Amino acid sequence: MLPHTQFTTLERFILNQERIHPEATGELTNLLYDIALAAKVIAAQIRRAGLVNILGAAGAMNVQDEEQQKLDVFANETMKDALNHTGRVCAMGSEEDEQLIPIPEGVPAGKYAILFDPLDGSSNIDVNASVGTIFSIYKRVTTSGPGQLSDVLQPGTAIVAAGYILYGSSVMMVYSAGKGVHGFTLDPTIGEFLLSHENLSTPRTGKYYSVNESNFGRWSKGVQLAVRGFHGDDPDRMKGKNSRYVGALVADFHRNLIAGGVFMYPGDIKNPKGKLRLLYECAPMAFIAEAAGGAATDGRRRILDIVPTALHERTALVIGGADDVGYVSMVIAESEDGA
Ligand code: P6P
Repeated sequence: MLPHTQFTTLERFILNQERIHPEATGELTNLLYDIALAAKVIAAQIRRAGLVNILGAAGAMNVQDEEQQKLDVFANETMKDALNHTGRVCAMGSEEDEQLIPIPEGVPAGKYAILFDPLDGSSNIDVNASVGTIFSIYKRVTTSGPGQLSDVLQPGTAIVAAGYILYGSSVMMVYSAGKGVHGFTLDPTIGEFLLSHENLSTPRTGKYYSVNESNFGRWSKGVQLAVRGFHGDDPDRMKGKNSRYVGALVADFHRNLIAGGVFMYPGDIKNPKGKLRLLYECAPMAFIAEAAGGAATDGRRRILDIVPTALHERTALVIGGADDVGYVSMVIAESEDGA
């Protein structure tokens, strides 16, 4: 096993992991390198965004009927360019593309299928607040030829690796291949992701709760009671928490992962399945949360057990410390029992 030098690069760490887990193949390792390269390119562009007038909408609308920001488009193209010619991927799905993204003609279809939200929280772009990239990697289920929708419509329990890049006060890549959650911070002076958070685990209950309270009036009674519990109205069962909400899932999730806490995007009267997307937002983050000892549900069901039926399907999300997530499920169930 390669010794940990003073600085452990992402590459060195993954090579060490490969030695610990002989079943790991070099292809998954290389796929993570490909993502790390894309992340460096996106990070560089985000850092310069204010300078090269890349801010502001690109004019196109994405599948979410949201005006695409130029950086959204750039991040999406960067992720596709980094992945589609490698022969490691059979198909890709992106928040920014309505259909499954095929591999270019003449490129061999690899054994992995990858999903990503290239720039999560893009509404934060023009105000210089944190944004992120989220990815999840599956083994293809079709046996050969171009990837099919069935290769990406898999439950989160089938994820082989997932992670995110947080473009915040520093740029971090956090991933898990099922053996722990590991964080790497980009050293821009050398252009390398260096190991900074090995074997991350999240507290069972934390000091923060993150939810968009402007939707309070549209939530179910159970969700309202759970959030009131986080306000401190249920002191025998839940200690009051501090509210923190950045408006970017990656940033809110990462703070709670490190410091302890729970993030919620519940369904409501207007959007019964909530706003967040199962395949490229909630499932990868749930994979990370569980690998760090946390939990993720839709308020009732484990996120990773949900079998997707459509590329852009939504789900409600409660994610973070195991006890905090369990509290929400308990209060929702009590409310329904009492209904
Ligand atoms: P709201 C960003 O648009 C996003 O998809 C997530 O990153 C974020 O957590 C959520 O939506 C914020 O949504 O409705 O609170 O602005």
